[in-house]
Amino acid sequence: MQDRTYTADAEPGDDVTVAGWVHEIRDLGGIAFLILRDTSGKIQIKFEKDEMDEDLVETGLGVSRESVVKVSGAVEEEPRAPTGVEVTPESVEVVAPADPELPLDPSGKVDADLSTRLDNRTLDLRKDEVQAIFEIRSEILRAVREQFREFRCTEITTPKIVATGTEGGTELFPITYFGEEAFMNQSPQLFKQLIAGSNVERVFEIGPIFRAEEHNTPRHLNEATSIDFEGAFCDQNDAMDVVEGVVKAAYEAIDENCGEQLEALGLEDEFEVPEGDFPRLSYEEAIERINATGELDEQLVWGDDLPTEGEKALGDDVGGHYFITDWPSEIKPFYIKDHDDDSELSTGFDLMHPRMELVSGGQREHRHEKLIEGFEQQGLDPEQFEYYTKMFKYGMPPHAGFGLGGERLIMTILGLDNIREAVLFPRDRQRLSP
Ligand code: ATP
Ligand code: AMO
Repeated sequence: MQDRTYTADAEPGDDVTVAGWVHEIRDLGGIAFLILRDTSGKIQIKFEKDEMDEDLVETGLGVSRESVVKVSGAVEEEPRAPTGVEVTPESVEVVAPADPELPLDPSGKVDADLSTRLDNRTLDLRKDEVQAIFEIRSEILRAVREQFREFRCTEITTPKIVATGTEGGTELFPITYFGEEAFMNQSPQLFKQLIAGSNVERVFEIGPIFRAEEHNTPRHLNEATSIDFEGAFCDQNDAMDVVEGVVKAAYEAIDENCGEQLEALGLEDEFEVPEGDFPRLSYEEAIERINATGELDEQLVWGDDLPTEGEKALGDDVGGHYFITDWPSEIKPFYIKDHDDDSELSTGFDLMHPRMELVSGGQREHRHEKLIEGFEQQGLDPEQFEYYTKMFKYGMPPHAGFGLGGERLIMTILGLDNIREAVLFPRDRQRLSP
């Protein structure tokens, strides 16, 4: 529709054709208004019943809510109109009528539960506050990409159909690949390391990861978006600097470019860009601080993974983003390097938001022999991973990286209660379509 004007661009004095959805019809008797909504905003269409062509009035006011209409007419200033201008129509065309029985109310006057909303995403996204989440998601991805480019990283994409898992065998989705067993990839881990070991050196990927998580929680998806980084000649501290830069870039971009969306979400006063460096606590300090809060029934001891209540207690105590570093080697995966002077202590780290874990990362084991030992210690067959391990024989530099959960980033920035709100079409145990 080349002759179509966005409602936000309609200026007094223009003759325009606007097209969009019927948001509302307000009939005041002799005068009635159709509020037309498009992606840019809303505009009032005025019908003066006694002065206008009868068919035109009938078409304009007889149309059901959420139908698609095209209206041509003159734009005039009108201080009483919601946007300060209105269109006096010369023609009204119903492009696509909507069934008057809507499965959910896009005006938001009637609440719908999340499941109904996800089943009817097209209608759900007609709400300003829902559209705002996905505009912000798009802005976050743009800012993250730009920040990685500033860090001299090359964007890569790696296979999602793979022969082996890396993040623990229980969470794999098996598929059949020309008669052979294959899996949906849980993480680009091994591929990004193989590329960091080439001349490309610094890479990032934003792509789907698949995890057959058993539990249905507000912060797990079975298909999530992972924001991955891997850099040659980096150690865990460099990787933490990169992730801190990327997370802050996301907040700053929203602050600069998403005022309207924050307002739609009612967050304009609450939203804050995190200030200062994210504190880096060792695992040992973390368990001491959790124990000191007295929030757990049982005290944590060295080697325990941090329970969710422990993470919450520590999050409240710290009050902002923080890293947990120097995890026990035995609870980190085979590809994480141990400290040179203490094989019990790994270079693995997590970035935490007070509400939940956002990131795992660390320096990688780049020495071939040690890598093979690590596989064996974790009960994995190194031969299955030969495509990966052999490249560690041909000049593999020290390297480090991380994986950042994209939806968890969005969810924590916007204070969403459920991770599904941050995905257009989430995949969970109950949800395989749409
Ligand atoms: P009736 O006599 O049946 O109320 P009417 O044609 O006389 O209808 P008005 O008295 O002109 O209607 O307006 C009705 C209401 O609509 C008033 O509250 C008025 O402020 C408001 N109104 C009129 N014109 C506009 C406009 N262009 N934009 C927004 N509100 C308007
Ligand atoms: P990890 O398994 O900790 O590490 O995943 C990294 C981050 O991805 C997010 N995430 C998820 N988000 C939603 N639903 C899920 N089911 C889900 N699983 C993970 C989390 C998590 O912190 N290869 C390593 C990363 C690395 O070392 O580079 C890895 O995958 O935010």
